Amino acid sequence: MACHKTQFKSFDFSSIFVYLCIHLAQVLHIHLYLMSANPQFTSSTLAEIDQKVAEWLALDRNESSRQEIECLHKLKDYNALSKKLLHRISFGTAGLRSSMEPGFAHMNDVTILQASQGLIAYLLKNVAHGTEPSIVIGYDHRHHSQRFAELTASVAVVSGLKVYYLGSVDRLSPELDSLRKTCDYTLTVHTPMVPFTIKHFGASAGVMVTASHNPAKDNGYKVYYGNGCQIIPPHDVGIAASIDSNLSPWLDKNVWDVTENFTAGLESGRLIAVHADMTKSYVEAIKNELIAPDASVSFPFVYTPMHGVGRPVFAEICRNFGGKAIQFADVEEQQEPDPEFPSVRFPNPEEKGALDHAIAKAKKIGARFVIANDPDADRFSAAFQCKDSTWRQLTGNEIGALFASFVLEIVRNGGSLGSNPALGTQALKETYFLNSTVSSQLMKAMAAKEGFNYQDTLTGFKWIGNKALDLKKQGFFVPFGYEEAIGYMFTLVDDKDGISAAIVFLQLCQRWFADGAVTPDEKLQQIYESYGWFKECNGYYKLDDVSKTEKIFTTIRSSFEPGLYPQKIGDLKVLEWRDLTIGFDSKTLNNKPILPTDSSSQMITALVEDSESRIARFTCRGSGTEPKLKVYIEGKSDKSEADAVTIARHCWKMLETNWFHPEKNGLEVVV
Ligand SMILES: *[C@@H]1O[C@H](CO)[C@@H](O)[C@H](O)[C@H]1NC(C)=O
Ligand SMILES: *[C@@H]1O[C@H](CO)[C@@H](O)[C@H](O)[C@H]1NC(C)=O
Ligand SMILES: CC(=O)N[C@H]1CO[C@H](CO)[C@@H](O)[C@@H]1O
Repeated sequence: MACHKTQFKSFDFSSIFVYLCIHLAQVLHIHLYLMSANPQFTSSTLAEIDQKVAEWLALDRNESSRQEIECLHKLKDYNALSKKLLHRISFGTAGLRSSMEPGFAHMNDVTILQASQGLIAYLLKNVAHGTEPSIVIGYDHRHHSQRFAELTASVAVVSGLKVYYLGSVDRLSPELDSLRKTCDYTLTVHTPMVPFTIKHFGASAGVMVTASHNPAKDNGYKVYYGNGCQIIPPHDVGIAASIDSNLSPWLDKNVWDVTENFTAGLESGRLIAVHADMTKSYVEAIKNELIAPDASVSFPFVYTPMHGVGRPVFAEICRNFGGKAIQFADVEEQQEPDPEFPSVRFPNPEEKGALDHAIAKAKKIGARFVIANDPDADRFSAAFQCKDSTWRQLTGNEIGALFASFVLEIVRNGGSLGSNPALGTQALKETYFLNSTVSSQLMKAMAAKEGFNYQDTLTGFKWIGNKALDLKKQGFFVPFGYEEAIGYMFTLVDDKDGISAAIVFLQLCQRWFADGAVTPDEKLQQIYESYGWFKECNGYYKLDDVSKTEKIFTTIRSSFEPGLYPQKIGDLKVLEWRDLTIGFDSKTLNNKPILPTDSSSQMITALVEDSESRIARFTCRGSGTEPKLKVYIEGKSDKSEADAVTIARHCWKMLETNWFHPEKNGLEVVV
């Protein structure tokens, strides 16, 4: 075996000697040297890592990743090995997400094969009797996305599932086709296409290979259930358990023979290429449900897919927008899919600077609007030119407020967003708008004043989507839902969809802003004047250790009697208190919250008031995926924006000094 030179920097003569000694020691089952060289590990952990290395090498068929693990093992880099191998990548409601590296902790052929076996075994057990089990598979343009989709399809085909495949069946991934240097990007899809296709075929489940807006080194495996929503409990736990009991590759079924199984699947009709048909259906559905028959877009604007997959489908819709073609300007350096995301620091429209290129382009061509999707086009952002010529990007809640107001205007007038009148002529009282619990309270105020219904859900689109389904089953119309993290849901799928959002946003701009008399800021002011000012002060604390979150929340809870809640936080009076970790809600009769309790994640929400009757609502929660303690605050005032800002900032300060003590707890503050 040849280890890479640079990995062997320290492999000098003396370490060869040490190496021989280790072998001797290993023979004698003594891990003494290893323990002194890796003092952080006990001998049983070292033995466990050795075991994991052996397990890995028995499974991995990729020469280069095998070598990487073998080299680390030769170099006795137990620190690196423990990170790669000890803790298996966990499967949750968001599926899998990690960097693409060898090892059980990461995204690679082995872990994708294992996850797919687990998922498919679970589906075979749980699909209703008498229905043919089937799965939709799509992928974005990231490195290895196509390969991971092919592996998933191979497992599905050998298991007898019908596969609705949104990717390419003749130009296979570079991993399978040695003549290809790069991925073929023509048949990538934006994430909402997977739930859309599930609904279309009534499939049992779907997988989308994407890491959304994560850095280039990451990938992910997002799972949808047969209802077209991201999985929620108990399926997450069920699938995770099924993965654990299906870790060995199904060699009797030749799961690794991807090319052969692909071909066989195509021939037998078990694997069906649906990209072209589904794109057509999606574009048609947008036209029916979201584009008014007389729609037009008369103002110039810039669109960026942020190096991702959104552009082809967006461009296709623009070719026939209310009966005519509409023009948009591209951001040349970002318009094609590029898995390296070269022109942005983070491929996330929420990050500072992500829209700089797009705004520069807009200035150049004299456009006043920029719209953007994140790389897998399930989310949406926008920026506009203010009257003083400066540019401002709208926040997630501001875009939510504009959408809510626009949809309300249409529904109130008995209209429908699209050309199909069957979709949305319900009365307001039969209409629900949804938002996640950390999003703005503006819709609540709107709902109260205008007489429609709103419902909040737990953070995350899996909850919003499932709630939308429930309400629709009860006969309600759910034209809109959103969460502040720039996710917007309209009617095509029960999930966020950045393309739907772009299409509705363009019509909203056409109605309100095309002539330049009113800008989005001014429109927002009008909305606030009707419903009150809601100003956010969101931020987070970075932790050096994830376990600190629980400690901090436990300290907060120990400052008052169990079953009660604090009267004050600093000088703020507590009006309402909800703790979804332990399951307490001061607003309900039995003090049980309506939203589900989850003891494994920390989350407290409260409504507080200052001495001048200004109100703030905050939610503090641990991040599910990162070492962050997130704080969402919204100040509300019926008088002025300044008042809403004051109370929101004051609330941040009170939480910081009374609860989080960043200095004492070693937290880094990021506002
Ligand atoms: C998978 O590929 C192997 C190897 O070519 C083949 O023997 C097997 O029949 C294929 N499985 C299916 C279901 O097509
Ligand atoms: C093997 O793994 C490396 C990454 O470790 C990857 O770049 C390469 O494409 C893989 N090769 C095949 C044939 O899957
Ligand atoms: C629907 C809406 O606009 N806002 C709701 C979002 O969630 C919060 C938190 O529960 C509700 O209080 C809001 O009314």
